[in-house]
Amino acid sequence: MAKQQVSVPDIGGAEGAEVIELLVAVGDEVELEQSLIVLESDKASMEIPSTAAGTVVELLVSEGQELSEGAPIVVIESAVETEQPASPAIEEASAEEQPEAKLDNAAVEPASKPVELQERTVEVPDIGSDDPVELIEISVAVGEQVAEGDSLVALESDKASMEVPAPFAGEVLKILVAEGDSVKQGDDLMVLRAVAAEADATVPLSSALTPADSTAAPAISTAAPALAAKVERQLEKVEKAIEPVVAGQQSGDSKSAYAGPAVRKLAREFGLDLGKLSGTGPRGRIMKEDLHTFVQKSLKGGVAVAATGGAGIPPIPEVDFSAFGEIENESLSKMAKLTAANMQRSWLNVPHVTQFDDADITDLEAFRKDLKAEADKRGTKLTPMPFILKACAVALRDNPKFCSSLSGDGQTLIYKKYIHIGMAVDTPAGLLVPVIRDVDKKSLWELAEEVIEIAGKARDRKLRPDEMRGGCFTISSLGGIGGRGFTPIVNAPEVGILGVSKADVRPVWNGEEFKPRKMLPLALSYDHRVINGGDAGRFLTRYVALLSDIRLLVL
Ligand code: CAO
Repeated sequence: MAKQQVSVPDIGGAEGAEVIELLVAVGDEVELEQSLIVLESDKASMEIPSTAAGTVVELLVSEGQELSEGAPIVVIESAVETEQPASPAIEEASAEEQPEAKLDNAAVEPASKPVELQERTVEVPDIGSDDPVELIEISVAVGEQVAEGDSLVALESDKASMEVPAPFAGEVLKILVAEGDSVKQGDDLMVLRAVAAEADATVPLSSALTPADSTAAPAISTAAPALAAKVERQLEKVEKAIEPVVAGQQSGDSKSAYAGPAVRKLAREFGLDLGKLSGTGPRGRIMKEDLHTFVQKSLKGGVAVAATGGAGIPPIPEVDFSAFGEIENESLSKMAKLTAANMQRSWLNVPHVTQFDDADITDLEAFRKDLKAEADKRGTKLTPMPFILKACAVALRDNPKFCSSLSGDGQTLIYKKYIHIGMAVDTPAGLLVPVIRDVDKKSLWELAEEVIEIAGKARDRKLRPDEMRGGCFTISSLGGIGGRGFTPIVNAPEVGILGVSKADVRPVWNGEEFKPRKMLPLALSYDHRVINGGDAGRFLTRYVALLSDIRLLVL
């Protein structure tokens, strides 16, 4: 038994890359080149492969820690020494043995002759177009051993994405590109140290190598036994990882999913468990498109996507605004956070449609003016709101679907036989929606007083919880503030909300001439699962008629 410490290899000069995922725990059996941790710098994320096989006996890092080249990661206890030349275990081993020979002995039969190492530059192969394409993913890290056919990078054009496979097996020495680069056929991608073998065990170089390379090093072995064994091991490892996914099972294990660092990063951003995805890339590798397809399908099918929240919706990226100028942070009040959550919940759950119309309130306004003296005598104020409420109660009575709610399972429509209307009130602390009960049974004067009373209570934060419950429908009036129209969000589980904007005098054609009329802009948003366009059209037309001729209110 020998203990080996695995350290961070050359990570392309990235200082202080953050450990974003631990892929192993103490006691785990790891194989050579199995990923141990995922590091993320500001430019890329990379999996750090093990340089030893055995049991993890010590984990020397934790998530969130920042590491640079040479930092120790784990200690592995191995029964058999591995090929890491610099590791203490190898140094302690027999001085006569060469590292390559040791690997060969441990793995399969020894190669007939020691293998020779050659450096090769891998270029962008023929991608079927001379146009540049975006390099969307680097799938390997410096120091990583790759087998022939392993994906090195992924490219994406307007039409497709494709992986560039390793044209031969070897070690990644240098990466010459970065994610987001624009590349075209013939551009250098990376330098690999390939293993060349005897002439009788050779195959031609892949077409991804340049003719110059081909002449200088005419052949790369895929038949060298040690290398073949290594490729075999890698394939087994990959197959083991993707097996449950390919079989259509949900492994639920993101870590064992076969995906590159960029895809893992994206999955984390989406809050997705990669173990639930099937990959369409070579050998079942999960590609970015697979993530996109999965999220799209899940949204359509209403499947709960994310174990970690977000419902599969990509988060809005965090921006350091202080980089652009002075900023000030203000913590949100509990009410503001609650309002935000309610709005988002309704917006995401309810398919909204908004329908617009204008009511001619010229006569209503004249009547309201006539009542001003009476209002003063009563010590109250008659704004358009009591009329808006009263007309709404009649329209709700005549269109009972707007006074309904869909049951939680979506199987039943629950009609409410009472008419309680919520009224959005703008307060310094945030938006509140107190509910006026039995609007249909109250007079304009009663409504006028109640509007003043509950709006005042809302602004003074004196509303009781039961005064904000039980609404069938909501009215949001911005008439006193201004604006020509807005699309209100349904206050679910209610199915409709009426947005009222500022009335103004406009020329209206009466069939013979233009006349100045006071027009009130209205916007009716509704839950399209319950209300169809015809229902909404009937409701709004009736409502407009009621406000335009308030005599109808008493019928
Ligand atoms: N068009 C033109 N003028 C209007 C109007 C309209 N649609 N509605 C009200 N007005 C006038 C009123 O007559 C009053 O004028 P005077 O002071 O000259 O009499 C003035 O605007 C102020 O009215 P008000 O807004 O105080 O009273 P209200 O009864 O119309 O509304 C309330 C009460 C509580 C609904 C309102 O104060 C309020 O808070 N509105 C905001 C609701 C809101 O934030 N909605 C958005 C929700 S979604 O984010």
